[in-house]
Amino acid sequence: MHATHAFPRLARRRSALWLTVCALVVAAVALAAPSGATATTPAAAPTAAAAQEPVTVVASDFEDGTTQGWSARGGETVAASTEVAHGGTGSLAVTGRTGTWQGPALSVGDLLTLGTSYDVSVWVRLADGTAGDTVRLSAERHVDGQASYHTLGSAQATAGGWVELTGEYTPTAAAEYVGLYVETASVTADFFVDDALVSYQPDPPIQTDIPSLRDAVTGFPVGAGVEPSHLYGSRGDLLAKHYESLTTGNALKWDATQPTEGTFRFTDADAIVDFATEHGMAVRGHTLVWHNQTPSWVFTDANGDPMTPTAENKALLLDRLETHIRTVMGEYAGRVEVWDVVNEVIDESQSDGMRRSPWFQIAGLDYIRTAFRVAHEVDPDARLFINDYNTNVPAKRDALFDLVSQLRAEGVPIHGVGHQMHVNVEWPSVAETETMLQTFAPLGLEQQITEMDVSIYTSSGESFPTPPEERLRAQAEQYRAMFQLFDRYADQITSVTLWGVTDTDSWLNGSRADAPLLFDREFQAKEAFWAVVDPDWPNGPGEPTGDCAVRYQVVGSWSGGFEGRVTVTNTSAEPVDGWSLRWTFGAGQRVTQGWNAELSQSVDVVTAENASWNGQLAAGGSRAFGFLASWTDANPAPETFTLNGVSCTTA
Ligand code: 9MR
Repeated sequence: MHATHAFPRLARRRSALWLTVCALVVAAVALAAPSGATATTPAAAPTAAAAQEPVTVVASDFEDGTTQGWSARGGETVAASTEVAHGGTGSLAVTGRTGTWQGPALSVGDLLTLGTSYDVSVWVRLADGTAGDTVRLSAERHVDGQASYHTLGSAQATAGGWVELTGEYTPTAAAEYVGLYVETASVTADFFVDDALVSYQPDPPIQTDIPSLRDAVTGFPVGAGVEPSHLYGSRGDLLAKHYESLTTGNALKWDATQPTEGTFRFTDADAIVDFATEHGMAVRGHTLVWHNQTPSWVFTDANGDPMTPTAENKALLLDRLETHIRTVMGEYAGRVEVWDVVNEVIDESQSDGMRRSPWFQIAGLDYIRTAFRVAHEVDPDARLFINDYNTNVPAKRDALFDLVSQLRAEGVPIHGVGHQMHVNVEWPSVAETETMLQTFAPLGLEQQITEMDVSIYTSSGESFPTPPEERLRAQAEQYRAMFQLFDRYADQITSVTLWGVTDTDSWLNGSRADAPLLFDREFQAKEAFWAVVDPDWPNGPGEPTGDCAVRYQVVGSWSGGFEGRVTVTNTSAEPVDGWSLRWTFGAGQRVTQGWNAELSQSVDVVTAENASWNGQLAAGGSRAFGFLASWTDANPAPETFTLNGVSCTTA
């Protein structure tokens, strides 16, 4: 819109500097210690690639007349062959098979790093004269003596032709054995394999010389919702540097912990809790009771049919609930200090405000009462939360408030309300979010922000191949405004958790890519990060404001409305050609009209752009404009103003 900006975009300049620094670090790391150089493969030394190039950990070409570490899974014969080859003159022949599962296997457990995503590929050829068949590439894992099998890729093979099998494998927990193998679906004919490759794309290194969230945000601990695969590599480095609390993303949900009745699994949750303990972090346990990710056996009656609301089924369901909570919470008593005991129980469209989940339909409010009572018995020191989304929306907020008030009055041990805060760059307003916090304040409970992310999308129809810069800026402003609000309520807010680590990990990536978190896909701090940690944002750290000065006056005020006058002065030595002044209203004020500038407002953020006749702002010169706006309870002056993206001093 404006041809030139005399005011430098300092924040962007800083990003360019970071990129340069990172490029140098990457180069240095690549020279000093090539990634993957310590891994060995049975066939050949791994390819020590430059950073960001894929690193190969297995390359089996069978050109040396050996099996290069591949062996039979059981009974068949696996041998080097020169009968046929995909590349070169050698391959691996598999003969003497009597079962479809028989095929060549390679032990790779020692070559793989937990949390790394490996690309796996191999070429397969069925012996001449064989009927076509599906061939499969799979991984076999042994954990605690139990084998599990995962198909990584499959393809239709015809006799005499080579077909490539490809797949992806990410080890997320320690195993006694991990093997890759090839098998067929139906035939037991001989086959050949060749040119097996296992490689990974190394993570870019994290920025180590930027502030830590944990140091910069002092009002409350900042946490992240994580999966076991996030604990390694650069994600693990980001967690260790920045976060003070971890929430189990999926690892403590019912389907993960008790997939079948009486069989409990803690492998994934153990990985997260152990990491948190090692790094001195708190843990939020998410979640004991939910309508999603709960196996169907939980709601199956004694005859194996879906439960109907009878007294007998209610007793059975509450009994299962009690066993589940006693076992899962008991496992982590003393180590997980906050639990989302129940999750998303509100449906504000119901007359009683309660979600019609199977829990509610069979047990009414007693499932919530039982869950909190049992949780409190298991770990009396744990703080017990009721967690929900859209708690800023008045109808939902009020339904949740009514429920919590009622249950607290009954003596149900609810200690806190969790606001998920899955929001976007425009919604909700700071004022609505503040009302949300104020609503629950009289209950005297803790409040936590439990799953925050700020989507770059404002409607379902949008889709951006890469996040537009203005959305990333708006996102930074939303994060900053929300964190400033949380800071004002730091006496009640006992933690703020973001739902993921980098933009790659977000649950919001589906049919369109989103970018809702503080770190980008390259593990680098985004504008939003600086907006949260840097008091001088959008200027650089420590860089003074003052290339512009703003005078903001309320020149007239009446019930519901006021008139504002703003004077902006260019205090730099350079003229400005085209200006855009921005501020955020903190109490829901809304501009209704303006003069001597073009004013627009998006939720709380007001943008005033020069009119066609006053875009020139000489060095030392000033421009003034006015506006009318509405207000309700209070009308505080905005705290910060930016001119063409750079903070101004206020007079
Ligand atoms: O982040 C979770 C994602 O990996 C799961 O696929 C999804 C399944 O329901 O649950 C996500 O987390 C949800 C959380 O448990 C409760 N609030 C909404 C979150 C986003 O869906």
